[in-house]
Amino acid sequence: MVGGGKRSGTSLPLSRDEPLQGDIEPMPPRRVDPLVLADAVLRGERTALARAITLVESTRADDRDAAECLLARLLPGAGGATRLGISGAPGVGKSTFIEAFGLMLIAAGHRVAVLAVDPSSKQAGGSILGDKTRMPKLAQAAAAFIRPSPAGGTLGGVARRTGEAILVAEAAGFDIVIVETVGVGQSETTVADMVDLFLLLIAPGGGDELQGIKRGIVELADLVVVTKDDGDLAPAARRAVADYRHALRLFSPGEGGDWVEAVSVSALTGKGLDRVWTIALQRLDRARANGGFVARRAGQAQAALWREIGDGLIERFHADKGAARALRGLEVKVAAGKLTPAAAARQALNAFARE
Ligand SMILES: Nc1nc2c(ncn2[C@@H]2O[C@H](COP(=O)(O)OP(=O)(O)OP(=O)(O)O)[C@@H](O)[C@H]2O)c(=O)[nH]1
Ligand SMILES: [Mg+2]
Repeated sequence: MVGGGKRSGTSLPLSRDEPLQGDIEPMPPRRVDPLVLADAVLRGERTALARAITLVESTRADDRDAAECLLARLLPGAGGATRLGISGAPGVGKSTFIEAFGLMLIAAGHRVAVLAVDPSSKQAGGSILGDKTRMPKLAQAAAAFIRPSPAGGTLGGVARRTGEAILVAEAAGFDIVIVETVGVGQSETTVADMVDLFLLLIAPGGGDELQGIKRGIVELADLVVVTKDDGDLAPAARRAVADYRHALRLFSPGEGGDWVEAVSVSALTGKGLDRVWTIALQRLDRARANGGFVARRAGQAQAALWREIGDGLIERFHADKGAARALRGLEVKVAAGKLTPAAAARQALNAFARE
């Protein structure tokens, strides 16, 4: 007997705990047991990796429980990768750079995961979908994994769960994880706060040399990479490197005593790509030796803890009926200038705490 939700005459009563055999819906893919999924991730299965990232990025409350169960299982196998952040203005050449750089790393025996977060697209798709097609060779490579992520639930424009997606990729055996984001809003800050080394990509010419310095994001960079050092753009690229080298000397060296360096690359000819990797390795080696590496990761984990607490509190606040009731009137008063925002916030928070 099929359909109508009716079960055949000899079936067991519905109150029994065991699963109903024969007439249950096939389990939807997202309802997979998180521990089974975790083991598949640890075996390096790509579909499991993709599914696990989807699970940690899910905003559903019941998925969060499963995601935490999954992450608890994966955590001992995570943390081993070199985490690189790559940011830069739209069109600077991020995707093209990552394709060429990633292929170079794979040729050297690495396994490379790319998590591309696009804060300018509100959902999966947008220019992000184009990213796989702009890294066609890397997308095909068995030792690479490219994951465009929606920026839903954004944290300064970066997907809130990108930090967890990094852990999942590491547990799946990727020893280099690249987080790519378009440099708009707060996205660079958030990415810089998740990686071991942050590369700021700058386009040559266009009269906007020192654009990164003007925007105050160079302080976040561990390495400034001027792109498109080839053909007609080569002279402008070299000028930009010289300008940045000069300007970067005005900043004090970072905690490890490292000055921020500027180099130029061409993703088309491959020029400078190995130099970027050499500098990256040197800096990471020094950071490991002087304790900076461990301190940076520990600081990042603590900052993430506080971000999660902040986000969680705000979510709870919005879901709170007492606070919502209090807030309705308060917002009107604040907008009309009859109450200061601080006083209104205090009243709303008091209403929240009482609930
Ligand atoms: N000459 C030259 N052009 C390049 C190089 N790298 C990228 N380009 C070109 O610059 C344009 C933008 O490259 P993308 O890699 O898509 O840039 P992006 O930063 O990922 O762009 P968004 O994802 O839109 O922010 C494309 O037309 C590329 O062909 C390079 O090394 N040399
Ligand atoms: Mg791109």
